[in-house]
Amino acid sequence: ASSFGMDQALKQLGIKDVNHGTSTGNHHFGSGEEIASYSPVDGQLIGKVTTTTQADYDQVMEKAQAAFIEWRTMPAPQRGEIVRQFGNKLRDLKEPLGKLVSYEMGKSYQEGLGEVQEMIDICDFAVGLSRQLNGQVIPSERPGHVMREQWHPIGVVGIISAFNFPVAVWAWNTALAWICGDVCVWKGSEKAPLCTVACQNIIAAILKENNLPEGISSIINGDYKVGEMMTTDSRIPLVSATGSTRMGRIVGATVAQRFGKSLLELGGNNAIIITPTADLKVVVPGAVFGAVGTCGQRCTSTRRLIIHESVYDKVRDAIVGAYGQLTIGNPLDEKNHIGPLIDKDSVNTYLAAIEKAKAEGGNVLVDGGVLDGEGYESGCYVKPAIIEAENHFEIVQHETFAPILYLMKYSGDVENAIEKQNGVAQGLSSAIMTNEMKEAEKFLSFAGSDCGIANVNIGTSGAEIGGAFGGEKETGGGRESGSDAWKVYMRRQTNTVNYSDELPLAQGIKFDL
Ligand code: UN1
Repeated sequence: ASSFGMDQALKQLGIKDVNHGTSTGNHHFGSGEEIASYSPVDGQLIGKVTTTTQADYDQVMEKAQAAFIEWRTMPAPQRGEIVRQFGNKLRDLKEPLGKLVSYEMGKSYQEGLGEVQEMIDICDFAVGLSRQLNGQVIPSERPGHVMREQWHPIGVVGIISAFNFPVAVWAWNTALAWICGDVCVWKGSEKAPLCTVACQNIIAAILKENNLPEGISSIINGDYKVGEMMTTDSRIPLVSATGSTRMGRIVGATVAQRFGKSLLELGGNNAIIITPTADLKVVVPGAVFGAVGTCGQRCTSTRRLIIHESVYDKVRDAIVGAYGQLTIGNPLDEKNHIGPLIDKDSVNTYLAAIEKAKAEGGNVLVDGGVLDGEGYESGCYVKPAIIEAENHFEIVQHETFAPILYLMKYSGDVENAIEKQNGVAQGLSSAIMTNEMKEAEKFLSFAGSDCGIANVNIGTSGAEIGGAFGGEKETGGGRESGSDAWKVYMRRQTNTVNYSDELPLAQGIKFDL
């Protein structure tokens, strides 16, 4: 961990006891068993954290509920001021936090920095929004009456996030929830617990400097059982959960059982349609970054290329050629494009997926495999693979969180490609590469892509925070980040006020006494 300035970064983020194996973050998580965080970069122990017990959780919830009562009375633009300070602190700590993200979960340092930039961007967005939580005035059908709609804070928001975006997903939720007047309890990924500690340290310091209750932001730690404490808890009106479709199906059902709201960001199976007029200069970097960025572990990663038969050979050769230039290794070393997968379980899932694709009749163009030798001691570095496959293969229908790209052909009109693109259970991100206006507009129309994100001449990953982020079908239907996603963090209230001396009833109903 001493290389690439990691020790210094951990110090700046207030993470102590590194490599000493003693209760890092103890104070934050509770009195449960200890779990260790090993880096997939070099297999080294980064630190240990304790998990949250039910008793710890109840304490966290008491503090959160008390903090909510205070926080919601603060005018929204003043809450925005706190988020502004948080964004500034993130600017100061962008490099160490980006480094920790890279070291603890394995994405390239550039992408680690990009993730922190997303946090900064959502803070800026939220600060402006803190003066725009506008309701509406609605014309009443009755004389001397006025109707309006207001947005009120919803309460304690539970956040469950995944290892692949161990800091940004939290910020997309919290920055909005905080300006809305909510307080947050966060279960970060147990695979990247020090990222969670680092984030909490940053916001806790700001709350303290401003004499605000620490319960505005709390963290809990552990596996799905700790998540269950929140999903079954009716003190939490909204649970925002990012992760697998399997997880989301359970979270959604559990929260719905008690009439809570859930915001689900689940798996994707994202495709790029490559048409005859597509520009290779755009196609190649778009597809390759989409497929191998974050080692194929983004929910927006490109999994499928649907290529018109007339340009198939040319596109295939260009993509295969580009894969030959990829360098795999320590993600903190900026000359590498690709770091490791998160852990060995994930490596096994990746290997099994390649075998399955072969067994179903896939034709391997660029073979995968696990790297060994110097620099690859963690056992988590794998080669990105390209496989020619059919859309209906079971493995193609399934999201594998790894750098495996499936190539397939379409013939005839763009409708045939759109049918393939939509022919999966997931509905997160999608893209078309074309210079034909009619094809692009068809793809974006009601009869086009069925995904929450549909792009033209850019890839499937790397969404900006200004748009609503999320998808349809098994992706879960939630939207977070930009546009009007803030509304899910608030409760809507419809008001009718009578300023006349009469009481006319709606719908003209007569009720004479
Ligand atoms: C995720 O993979 O969980 O569009 C989110 C992107 C990022 C977000 C990905 N802005 O790739």
